[in-house]
Amino acid sequence: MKLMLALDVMSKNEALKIAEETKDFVDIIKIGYPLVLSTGIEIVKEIKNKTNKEVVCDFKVADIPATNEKIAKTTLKYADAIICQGFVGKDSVMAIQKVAEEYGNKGAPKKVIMVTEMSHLSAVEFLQPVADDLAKMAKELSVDGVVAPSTRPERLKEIKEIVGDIPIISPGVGAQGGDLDKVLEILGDNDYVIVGRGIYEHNNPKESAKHYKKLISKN
Ligand code: O7M
Repeated sequence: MKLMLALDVMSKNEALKIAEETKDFVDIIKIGYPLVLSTGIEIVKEIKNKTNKEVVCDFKVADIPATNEKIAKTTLKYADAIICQGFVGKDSVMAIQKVAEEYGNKGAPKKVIMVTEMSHLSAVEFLQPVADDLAKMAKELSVDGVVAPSTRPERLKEIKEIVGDIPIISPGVGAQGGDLDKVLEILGDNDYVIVGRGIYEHNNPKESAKHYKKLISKN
C-alpha cells in the first residue's frame, strides 16, 4: 500500500520544505486549490524537481466537457495526474481522459482519478446515494484511480468491490478520524492512503510520514 501526501499548505516555502523532508516516506504528492491558488501552477514543477515524485493535482474538476478539457490541458502540462468529480457524468470525465491520453502519448503517462463518495459528514446527503453508480461508471471508463472514504470503511469496501483492480485513493485517516487498521484490512498493494494534516501539521512532518509509511507497509 502506498502513501499519498496531501500537501494543502498555503506557502511555497513551507510546501517545498515539507515535500523535501518527507520525500523518503511518501510515494506520491497531491496538491490542490489551497497551494496552487496561493502560489501558482508552477509549484508542480518545483515540487517534482525537489522530490522526484509524481504530483497529482486535486482540482475535483466538475464542469461541462469543453471546460473540463481546458482545465485538463493546463493542469496536465505540469502534473502527472488530475482528479475530477464523477457526478457531472461520463462525457465530462471522458473529456479529461482524452487530454490525458493525448498528452501521455507525447511524453510521460498522465492519469485521471475520479471521486466517488467523499469522506466528510455531508457526503451522505447527496453523494452517497449515487456513489455505487459512480463507481460503476469509473470501472466502465477504466479511470486510473478512484477516490473513496477512509472515514466509512464499510463504504470503502463496497466501492472497492465494484471497481475491482482500479487503484483506490483514500482520504480520511488522521485529522478526519478514519480508522487506519480497518482501512488496511480493505486496501491492497496498489491502493493509496492519503494523509494531509496528520503529516504537515505535525511538529515533525518527517517523523509522521515515516510513521504512516511504516504502518501501511506492514500490510
Ligand atoms: O488528511 P487531511 O484530512 O488533512 O487531508 C485529506 C485530503 O484529502 C485533503 O486534501 C482533502 O481535500 C482530500 N479529500 C478528502 O479529505 N475527502 C474526500 O472525500 C476527497 C478528498 C480528495 O483528495 O479528493 C480527491
